[in-house]
Amino acid sequence: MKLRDYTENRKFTDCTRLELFNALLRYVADAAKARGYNEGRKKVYYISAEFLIGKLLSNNLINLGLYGEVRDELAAEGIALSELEEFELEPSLGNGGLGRLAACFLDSLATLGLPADGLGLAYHCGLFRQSFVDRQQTEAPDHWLKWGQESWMRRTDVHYDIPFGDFTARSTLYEIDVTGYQGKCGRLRLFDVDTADERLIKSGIGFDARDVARGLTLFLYPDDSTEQGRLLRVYQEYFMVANAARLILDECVARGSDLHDLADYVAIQINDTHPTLVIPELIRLLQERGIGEDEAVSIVRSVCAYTNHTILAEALEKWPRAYLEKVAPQLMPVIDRLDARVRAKYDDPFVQIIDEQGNVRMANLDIHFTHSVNGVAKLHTEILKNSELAPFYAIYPEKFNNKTNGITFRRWLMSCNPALAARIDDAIGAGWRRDSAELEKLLAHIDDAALLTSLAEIKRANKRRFADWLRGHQGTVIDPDSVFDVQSKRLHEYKRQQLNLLWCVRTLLDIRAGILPESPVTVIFGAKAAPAYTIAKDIIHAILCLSDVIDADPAARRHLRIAMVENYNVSAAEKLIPACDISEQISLASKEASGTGNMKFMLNGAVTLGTLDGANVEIAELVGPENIYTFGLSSEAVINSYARGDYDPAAYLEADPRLKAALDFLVCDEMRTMGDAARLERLHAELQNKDWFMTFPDFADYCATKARMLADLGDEAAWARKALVNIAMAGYFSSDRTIADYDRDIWQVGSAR
Ligand code: NBG
Repeated sequence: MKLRDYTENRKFTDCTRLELFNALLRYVADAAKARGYNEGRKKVYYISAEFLIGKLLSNNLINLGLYGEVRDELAAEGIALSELEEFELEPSLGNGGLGRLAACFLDSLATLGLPADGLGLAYHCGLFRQSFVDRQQTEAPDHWLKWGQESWMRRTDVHYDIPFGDFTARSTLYEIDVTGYQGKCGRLRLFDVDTADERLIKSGIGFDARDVARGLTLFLYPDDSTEQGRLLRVYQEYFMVANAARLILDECVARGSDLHDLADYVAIQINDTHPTLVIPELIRLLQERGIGEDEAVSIVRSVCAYTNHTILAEALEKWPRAYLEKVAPQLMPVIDRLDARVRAKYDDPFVQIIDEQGNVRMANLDIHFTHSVNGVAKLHTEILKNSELAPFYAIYPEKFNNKTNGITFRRWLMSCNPALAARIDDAIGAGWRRDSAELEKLLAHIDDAALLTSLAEIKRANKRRFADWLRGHQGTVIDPDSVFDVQSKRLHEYKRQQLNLLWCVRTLLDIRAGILPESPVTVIFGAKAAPAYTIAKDIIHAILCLSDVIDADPAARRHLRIAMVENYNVSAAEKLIPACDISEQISLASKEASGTGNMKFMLNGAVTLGTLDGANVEIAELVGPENIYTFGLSSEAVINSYARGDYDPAAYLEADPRLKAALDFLVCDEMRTMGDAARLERLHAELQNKDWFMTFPDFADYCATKARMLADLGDEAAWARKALVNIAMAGYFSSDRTIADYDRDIWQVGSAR
């Protein structure tokens, strides 16, 4: 079959874009189907609240080996494949790194031939679509399923009746095929509730969260600043895992399990705490099917494993028992008995399932009742073991293990940066495409002047391409000849976009005082703030105001510009990452579990400016000190400082007048005329009085390190060498390696085939 067969033999130029896109989608979907699924007795079910899969067209074409053929077939009639790529809407099923990691994992699971499905929810409007109005983030529903456009998502006839305390919800299962690179497929399987109704949405993303039947699957992470919103999250979580548990048991039985031997048929990965209730739900269902409680507990423990993705206390969910009694009353007795089991063995209040206030702690359920607890980077796992979860580590040292995150090189190099991928092929052959460790062969070419020149040229071309895209996307004009200094990730105080912001202010003040940066810089931000996270939205506001203050100053804007990408998502990342010179990974040490953007940037030849946090530590070990710029407090110093509780922002402001000037600029008249005084003042006060994520202690070192970096950028050949080393050493961060590690240590699905 050819694409032509899907347009009823009409010329492509006679088709509308919609017809052509639909034809292409059907063609690719059929090609994927023809590959078949990875199958075996034992299967991985990766349960996650988020799957940030991105657009699928070009990725599937690459994985199916059809990219060149389709591109040429279309080009022969004057149609650019990229036009159709732009036409596709990006699925809105995730938020940040957690969801993108899940998507990379599905790609690698399929590629490695492991039988595996992702299980989650089919959110109608996903997270939200971000736009900037009056220099503030506003949120609108992200209708990623558009009328008329074929979707990768198919409806199945799998349904379950999910019993909530107050009503029974009927579900439908939808599926999206996940193509493996040169291999068979896996699946992303998403449940929706049949009664969902988008008309419930009122203004923006507001809706009546009390109407659970209609509102259940409208949005990912409904606003949890209200009790109704928090309850709805529990409804969502139970709905997700109740469906998942039924599907898993049905399928294992169909594959031959008698349930006693469930561990031979399934490995369940609990991605962060959102799917935790699968534990008591499975125990309950096994008991319903005649298995005794002791055995049910031990079966569930042997099939389930838990990944922790954060040490921020607020993200370790705990739900009041009253919520669980309302949402899933049948679960509470199971949870109470699990709690009793723990109490019978351990006195430490820290490790109990139910705390003194009657909250059920999800992570504690996970740690006691799964067989594996993993962190997502070496440092993160050490912090879990030695500080955050130390009492658990004392009980279960054998459960704790590390699985440093990874990214799929199909999307994050082959698809998003084809020129670089092709140039790598020229230098070392195409073996790296299957075995990422082969990228290290590039090190032998460190003095290859022609290669270094082409790296610089490819970067320049990518910067031009990004600048063009940004102009089309939102009308923002940036200079592709300036340094692209990029910080793109969720907006969160611990990630410290505010540190970068203060650097921008200081640099503006320097320029006005006649001290110019070594080269013109464009600081590019991409970030969404959770709708109820006020300070995060204040930071976005301050960035957007400052950007306009600089634009209004012709002398300053020759040296410094700030651009913030509207509605940053996977598609924007695919354009931005290949264009980046400086990769900002500046979280407060100890707070970023891993980061995966850091890996994508290095793979595309950017050099990291970062703290020794998360996977930055491993990047630094791999590339060596000449090829990364690190600064700031160590994680140990930060942890100790929190323990002492003696951090005093005022001391830093007193000691560093330039820091003080930068901070105060946030509320100066120029900024106030641009923006909302209340927002700016709140941010100013927050930093001045609290600065919970210790921006100030790292400020001077950050500025000095960035200045050094900008100076080094002037030597193009030396810089290209750094880029080359970063690309060469990125092989370790392939999600194929990560998934092979999970399988070897936790799932043992490959060996069961
Ligand atoms: C995020 C961490 C990142 C990490 C990803 C994937 C959550 C809760 N955690 O550091 O902040 O890279 O998970 O593991 O989104």
